[in-house]
Amino acid sequence: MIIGTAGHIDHGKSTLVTALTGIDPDRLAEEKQRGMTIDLGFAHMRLPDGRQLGIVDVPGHARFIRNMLAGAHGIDAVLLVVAADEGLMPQTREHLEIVDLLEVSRGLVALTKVDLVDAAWRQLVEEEVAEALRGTSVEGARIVGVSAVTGEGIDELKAAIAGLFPASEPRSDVGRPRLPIDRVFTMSGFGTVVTGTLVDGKLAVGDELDVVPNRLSTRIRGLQQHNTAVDEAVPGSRVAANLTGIEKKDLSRGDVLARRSTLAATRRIDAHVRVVASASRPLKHGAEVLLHTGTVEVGARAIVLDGDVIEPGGEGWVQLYLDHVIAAAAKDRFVLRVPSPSATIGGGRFADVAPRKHPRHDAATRASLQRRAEGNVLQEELRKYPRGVSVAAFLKASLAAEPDLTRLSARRVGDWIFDDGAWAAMAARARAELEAYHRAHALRQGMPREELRSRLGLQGGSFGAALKGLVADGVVQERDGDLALPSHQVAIEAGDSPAARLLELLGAQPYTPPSVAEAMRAAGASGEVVRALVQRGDLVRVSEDTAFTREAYDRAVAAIKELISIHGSVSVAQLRDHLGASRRPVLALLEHLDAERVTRRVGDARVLR
Ligand SMILES: Nc1nc2c(ncn2[C@@H]2O[C@H](COP(=O)(O)OP(=O)(O)O)[C@@H](O)[C@H]2O)c(=O)[nH]1
Ligand SMILES: [Mg+2]
Repeated sequence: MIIGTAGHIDHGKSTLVTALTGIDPDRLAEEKQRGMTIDLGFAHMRLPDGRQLGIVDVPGHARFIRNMLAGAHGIDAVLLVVAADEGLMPQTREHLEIVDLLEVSRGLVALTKVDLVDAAWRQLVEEEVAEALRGTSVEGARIVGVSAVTGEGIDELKAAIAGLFPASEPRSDVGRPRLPIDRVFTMSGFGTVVTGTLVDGKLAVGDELDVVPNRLSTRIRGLQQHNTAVDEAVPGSRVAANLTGIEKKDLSRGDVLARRSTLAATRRIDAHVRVVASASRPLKHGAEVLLHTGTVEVGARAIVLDGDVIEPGGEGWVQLYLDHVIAAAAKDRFVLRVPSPSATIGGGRFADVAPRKHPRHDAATRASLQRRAEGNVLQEELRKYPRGVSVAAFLKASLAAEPDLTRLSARRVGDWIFDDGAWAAMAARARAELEAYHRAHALRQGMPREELRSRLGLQGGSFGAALKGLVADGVVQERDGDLALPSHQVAIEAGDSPAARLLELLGAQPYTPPSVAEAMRAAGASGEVVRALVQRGDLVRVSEDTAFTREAYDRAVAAIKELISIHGSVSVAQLRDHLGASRRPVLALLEHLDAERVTRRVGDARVLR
C-alpha cells in the first residue's frame, strides 16, 4: 500500500513524513541545501498491525508539478497536507484537483503547524478544507491536526492512516505486472537499478521483462521492497529492481517494465476526458496539451471527437495524438495540462490504446468507446479487426489475464480469435476462391497456401490459425501443402485427351517406355498433366526420365518380390530379362525402390529390406 503526500510548498509535507517514519524523504543535496523538495522522495512505515506502508513525498512547488504527477500514479491514498497558519493555497487546490482526476478515493488531511494557530483559526481552516474536498474523490476525508514541533496528533494520524487500509482488502493482482519507472541509477557492484510503484501483478527475481516503449529486454537480478531484499515484490508496493542486460542510459522516468508482450507502446490513445470546472478555458479540438500518465509526460494533440470543445465542467471522448510513443494500458488514468500558463485542464481514463483514426461527430464511434470502457474490450477489438485478433494484441488492449469468449459469438483457433460472423464470411470466401481455382486449374490438386492467404487478405499469423480452423471444419483439405475443397478431384478427361494419349503411349510398351519428355511431346501433354496423373496414382514416376503406368509398376514390383523369394536376390539383368525390358527403366525402377526402402542394394543385386 502506498500513500502519497500532496499540498502547497512549505506546508510541512516532508517534515511530516520524517515525523511519521524517521526517514527524511528529501534525499538530493540541493533539496537539503534549499530546504525544499524538488523531486519525489520515498519513505516507509510499519502500521500497528505489522503491514508495511510506502510513502511517496512530492514537491509542492508549482514548477515541479510534473514530478508530483509522476509520484501520484499508483498511490492508494492521499495525505493532503495543509498548513493551519496559511490554509488553502494554490498548490493545495491544484494537487487536490489532480488527486480527484486520478480518482484516488482514499485520503486524509493533515492540518500541520497547529502549534502556530489558535483554536478559532484552526476551526476556520478546517471548515475551509472540508469545503474544498466537497465533490472530489476524497470528499469527507478526515482532518487530523498535527504539529511536528510539539508532536501533537502524530499518533492519531498514524492510526488514521492505518484505518485507510482495511487488512481484508488486497491490491488488485491480475498477473500483469507493470513498473512505471520513476528513478534510474547505477549502484557500484550491482549495475542498473530502477524504482517505481508496482501495479497489477507481482515481480520476482529472475523474471524476464520488456522495457516499454523502447522494446528492450531485461531480467531482474535483485529486488528490494522498503530497502529489504525480497524474492518477490507484490503489487501496490514501492520496488527497487536491479536489472541485467541494460544500461542506465537506456532507461528513463516514464519507461515501464512489464511482463513480456503484454504492454502496448502507442502514439494514439482514445480516452474519456473530464475538463475541470476551474479551467480558465475549454479543451478545444486540436489543442496542444501535456499528457501525464504513469510516470511519463508527453506532448499531445487532443482530437475532440464530439463537438469542437469540451467546456469546463464537461466531459467527452478524445483521441490523443502523442509526440512520441509511450507505454499505456486501457483504463489507465491520466491528467492533461496546458503549458503557458501552466494549468491542469482535465483528466480521465484511457479506453483504447491502439485505436484507428475516427470520423468526428460519429455516434458509432462513441457507442463503441462506451462499450469498450464498460469492459467489452474483446468484442470491440473484433469489430476493429474483423480479420482476427491475436491473443497478444488482445492482452495489450485490455488488462485481462486471458481472453474470455463466453457471451461472445467468437471462436479461438490457436493464438487467434475470430468473430463468428467474420469467420463464416471468411469460410465462404475461401470456398468460393477454391472453387474458382479448381475450375480454372482442373488438373491441379489444389491452390498454393500463399495464394489463398493473399486472396483472403490475411497476415501470416492469422492465416495459419484460420487455415487450421478451416481444415478442422472440413471446409478445406491440405494436399501435399496445397489447399483444396474436399470434393475436388483432379479431372482427367477420358477419350482423346493428352492424358489419355500419354497413358496409352506408356502402356503400349510398359517396360521399354519412351522417356517422359518424349512421351509428353508425342502425346501433346503438359507437365501439369503428368503431375495430375502422378497425383491421381495413374502414373508412377520413378525418375526424371522414367514413368510407368500404375499397372506396369505394380506388376514389376510383384515380379521383383517373386524373383527375390526364389533366388534370394535379383540383379538388373535378371529383372530386365524377366520383364523383357530395356536396361535404363529397370535401373531407374530399382533405384526408386531402394530410395523407397523396399529393396536394398547388395553388390550387384537387390534384396528385400
Ligand atoms: N511550526 C511548525 N513548523 C513546521 C511544522 N511542520 C513543518 N514545519 C516547517 O515548515 C517548513 C516547511 O516544511 P517542509 O516539510 O519542507 O514543507 P514541504 O514543502 O511541504 O515539504 C520547514 O521549515 C519546517 O520546519 C509544524 O508542524 N510546525
Ligand atoms: Mg517537501
